Formats: sequence, C-alpha cells, structure tokens
Amino acid sequence: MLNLDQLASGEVRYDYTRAEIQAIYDLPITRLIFLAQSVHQKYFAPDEIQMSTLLSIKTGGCKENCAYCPQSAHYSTGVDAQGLLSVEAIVTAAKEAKANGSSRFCMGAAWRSPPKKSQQFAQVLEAVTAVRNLGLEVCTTLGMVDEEQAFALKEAGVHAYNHNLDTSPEYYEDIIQTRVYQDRLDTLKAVRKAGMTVCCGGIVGMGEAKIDRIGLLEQLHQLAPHPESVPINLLVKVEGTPLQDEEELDIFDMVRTIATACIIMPASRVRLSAGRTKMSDEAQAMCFLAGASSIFTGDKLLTTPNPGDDADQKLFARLGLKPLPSGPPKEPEREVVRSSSTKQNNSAYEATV
Ligand code: SAM
Ligand code: DTB
Ligand code: SF4
Repeated sequence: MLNLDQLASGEVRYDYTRAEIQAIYDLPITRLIFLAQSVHQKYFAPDEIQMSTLLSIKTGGCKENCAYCPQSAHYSTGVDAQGLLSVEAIVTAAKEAKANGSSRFCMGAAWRSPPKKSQQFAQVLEAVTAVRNLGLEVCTTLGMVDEEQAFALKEAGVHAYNHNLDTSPEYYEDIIQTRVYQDRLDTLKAVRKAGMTVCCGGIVGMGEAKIDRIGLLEQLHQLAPHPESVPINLLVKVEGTPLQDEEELDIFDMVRTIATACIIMPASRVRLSAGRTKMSDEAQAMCFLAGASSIFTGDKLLTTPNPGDDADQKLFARLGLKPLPSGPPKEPEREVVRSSSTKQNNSAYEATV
C-alpha cells in the first residue's frame, strides 16, 4: 500500500524498497504526475528550468566499451577523435554559453579516467578555474577519479561531478564489460568526500526491462545524500554502436522514470538530458510536468545533436517556462532528513506493493 500523503510530503528518504518504487512508477499517470509535481514544487520554482551547456573537451578514442557510446574506441561510429582542447578554446565556449543563458557549464572528456598527475589533468584544472571565474557553475565528467583527483578538481572550482550509474546493477554487465558497478560507486564516494556535488543518473531505452529502470532508481536513491542532480538520458542511437538498432522506448516510460526520480529524490534536480531531438514538444512538456527542471542547451550534446537554442526558446515561450537565473555558484544548503520508512494510515492509495 502506497501512502500518497507521505510521498507528497517531500520527505527525503533512503529506504524505499524496489516494490515501493515500482508501485510509484506504475501509478496511474495522472496520479504519478500530480504527485511528482506536488513534491517538486516543495523544493523548486515550477517555472524555472536550469540550462546547462555541455562541451566535449576531449573527444573519442575511449578505452571503455559502453555499448551506447559513440566515443568508445571499440566501435566505428565516425566520431572524429580530438585531443584535449586548449584552455582558451574552453573559455571561449563557456563565454558563449553564458551569453546564451546557461548557468552551468559541463565539460566532458572521453576518458576511462583522467591520466594521473599529467599535464592534461593540470590543463583541465586550469580550465575549470578560468570558467568558474566567469561566474558559471562548473561541472565536469571525466570518467573514474580517485580521492586525490577529486580533491584537486574541487580545489580548482568544480561544483558538480557527473558520473552516471547508467542502469541497474543486473543489466550493467550487458552494457559495459570494461568496468564494474562498484567502480562507479567508488568514484561517487570520492566525489562526495572531496565536497563536490554529485550529478548521477542513467540512460533509458537501452533494451532494459522495467525492473532495470526501477533498479537504477533504487540505486540512485540509496546514495546518501541523494545526488543533487539526476540526469535521465533517453538513448541516442548511434550507428556503429551495439545499440544502434535498439527498439524505441515507449516515451511514457521516460516520463515515468523522471516522475519517480522526482518523488523518491524530492530535493534533487532531475534533468531531461540526452534524447530530446527525438521527442516531440508535447513529450518534453510531459517530462517538465513530471518534474524535470533542467536541460542541456545548444545544438550539440557531446558528439550528438541537441535541439538548439531557437527551438528551446520557442518551446519555453509556448510553455511559459524560463531559464533559472544564473548567479554565483551556490553550495548545497538543503537539510537532509534521514528517516526510516514512515507508514501512516491516512489517505492511502491502494496499490500492490
Ligand atoms: N567518460 C565519462 C564517463 O563515462 O563517465 C564522461 C563522458 S560520458 C559520454 C557521460 C555519460 O553520457 C554516460 O555515462 C552516459 O550516461 C551518457 N551517454 C553517452 N552516450 C550516450 C548516448 N548515446 N545516449 C544517451 N546517453 C549517453
Ligand atoms: C549526462 O548524463 N548526459 C550528458 C552528460 N551527462 C555528460 C551526455 C550525453 C551524451 C550523449 C551522447 C553524445 O552526445 O555523445
Ligand atoms: Fe568512454 Fe564515457 Fe563513452 Fe563510456 S560513456 S565509452 S567511459 S566516454
């Protein structure tokens, strides 16, 4: 039995069971969206969408074999490998992103992990400080990092580190064989320890079963504190990758994944990430209704297309949404309420759990 009043309270919990998460996911869509929006509005302004811009600072030639990824050296995808961009080139891109309304600038590198104590890593640190000095929130996604690297990134000015769990622990080995789930969890631990905020989510539409989407959500909500930012990516099918011909996901499963994430991690900002070029305006609007409050802007993600600023401005105008104002990077302030499962008897929605 799901207690909708308890869920709607927006209490931060770490102990939902898989069955409870599945029961939330399976709610009638009307109840699910209403609940997600009620919870979302306890923590966030309903009309403000965070705009983040991505820049691939080192492209392609990656040693990992992630089955979804156009940048893996294991597959021929036509992505032009490119070495690390200069600090100057990165800063130019960051200035442009800021001028276009982005409040967050995310640099991605196709590394299994940044080379230890290298000139390249030093260059990344220099770029981080320069972008931070523009007044942008800096996010990096560079692969696995150990504590030493994490502390260096924090020191240089990184606000958030993106490292996705991608899918459930059970489905993970069908998607990636060159690293294990625990590697991802270890990096997340180092990121936390260094005091960066955590940006961690996953991908849907990779041929996973519903239980894998639930399993991913379960793992994400067990991270304590919850990741401040939760990107939900719809697989971008790239020719040459093992997932190029994957069957289309029912878009309502993307909506349900977002809504469930918003409900079980109420204080976290859920991002409608990759895959928007394949989604109608109506489908994207449903994702916002489901509580997504962040997108990637610009006409490119890392290597694949994104709708672009014109399309997004038109969509925002139609929906009455506006970009979250940019300002000096803030440290997370929210209070983390840890509790054991609180079961109340009032207004319970009957669902089999
Ligand atoms: N190499 C680093 C890593 O794997 O953490 C950072 C870059 S990697 C491209 C960042 C994330 O992008 C991946 O974890 C995955 O979730 C997402 N991603 C990559 N290719 C994708 C695709 N084709 N469709 C959707 N998301 C994708
Ligand atoms: C995330 O979860 N999605 C972004 C960001 N984190 C780094 C990356 C999406 C990449 C999509 C495929 C590409 O453009 O290469
Ligand atoms: Fe490399 Fe990251 Fe792509 Fe995996 S997702 S192949 S680690 S760039």
